[in-house]
Amino acid sequence: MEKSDRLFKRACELIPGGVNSPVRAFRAVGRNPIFIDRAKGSKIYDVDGNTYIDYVLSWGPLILGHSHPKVVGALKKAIERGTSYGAPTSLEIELAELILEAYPSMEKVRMVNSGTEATMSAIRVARGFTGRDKVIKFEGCYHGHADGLLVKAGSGATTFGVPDSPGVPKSYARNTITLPFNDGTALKKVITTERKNIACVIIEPVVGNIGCVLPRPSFLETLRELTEKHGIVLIFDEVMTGFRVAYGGAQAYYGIKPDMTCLGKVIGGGLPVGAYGGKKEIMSMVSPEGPVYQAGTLSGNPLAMTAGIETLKIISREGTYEKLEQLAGLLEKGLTEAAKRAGVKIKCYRAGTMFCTYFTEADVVDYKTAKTSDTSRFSKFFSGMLKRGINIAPSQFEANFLSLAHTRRDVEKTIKAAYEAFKEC
Ligand code: KE4
Repeated sequence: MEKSDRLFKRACELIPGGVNSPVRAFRAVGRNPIFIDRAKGSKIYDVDGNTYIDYVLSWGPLILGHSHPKVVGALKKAIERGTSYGAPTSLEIELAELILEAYPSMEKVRMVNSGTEATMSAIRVARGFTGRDKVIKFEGCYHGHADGLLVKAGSGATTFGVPDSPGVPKSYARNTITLPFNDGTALKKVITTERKNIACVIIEPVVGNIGCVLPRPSFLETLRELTEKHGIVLIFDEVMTGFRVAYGGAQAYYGIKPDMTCLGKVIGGGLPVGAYGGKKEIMSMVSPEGPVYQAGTLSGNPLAMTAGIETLKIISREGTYEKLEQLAGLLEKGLTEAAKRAGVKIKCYRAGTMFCTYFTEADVVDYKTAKTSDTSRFSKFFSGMLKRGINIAPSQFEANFLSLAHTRRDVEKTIKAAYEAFKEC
């Protein structure tokens, strides 16, 4: 591991924590991160010449696997025509059409450069549309790092146990109400008392930022009914679930129609793209059509649009999600059996091709129950997998992903490694 360690040491002198996003620092698993040299298909290769089957896939975007030839080819052509013009192009129309076709609840969509920008902007629009200030989010859900959303957030904020980040003024946090995920009673109570002040509810319909926590079907239905009844904008943050749990996202998977949707990750095919959209009457609030301001120098740039378009064109093909579902089912079954054979009690949850194994016997239904997982066992498991050439998310409170480039052989190898790693922990 010496090259990675040397690079990490140097990186720490220049970049906070040596990384440009906290979860990459491997702090939750108590070791230095691996530095990546290149990636292809289902594999990534670190600077010390080690090969890994990759289940992080850049935290979700690479549903085709790394450096898909069609995406690389299209980008090579696009780059010859310039990288960004700061002016509209037909590519933005093409990606918007693909997205709106896949998400009938969205009548208009605005491209941005990250999931954070998407959720931050969607909330501003919901506040502008309703004239109300308060936002409901759920414990453990992570919607990016906009100030008002870093309250009992998931992902790195949970991993490092600082759900309420310093630097967020009390006045911001006061407008954010956090409730337990899957708790219809608490939801009903707060909406009934606060209904006049609540602009929107934002939710990860499947929570990928405390691992992988599935909604109780009644919970999403209750949420939709209550928000509908009180004119509260329901925002589905599908940055992770979009084009992941199904081509039409969790809203198709569970049959719930939100008022607004945030997307990211897959729609950029590995380049920086976020998007938010929804009903025409809400999106007509967005500048320059309406008074709610939001902008971005590189929003909708031709390279990112090209990568997104190529990716969606490929995954929209017949049979894609059946193929992904089959392989993901095999992996889930294999991991569960491997743990059993090794005598380790785990809980494995999956929605489409996002999944997570918890080291707990509790049913994981929310932030509290996710936190019952034995994170020290998790970090031993992580290291056991890494040394056997399997790269899973370096935190118990993150989801793992599968791609179209993963093969049965990859899955068999992963299950075998998991059995050995489970035995070690
Ligand atoms: P970005 O700003 O990182 O593009 O998206 C923020 C975001 C919004 N909503 C959901 C549901 C998300 O999962 C994310 C980002 N996910 C994390 C992984 N848990 C990105 C990885 C990272 O922070 O490095």
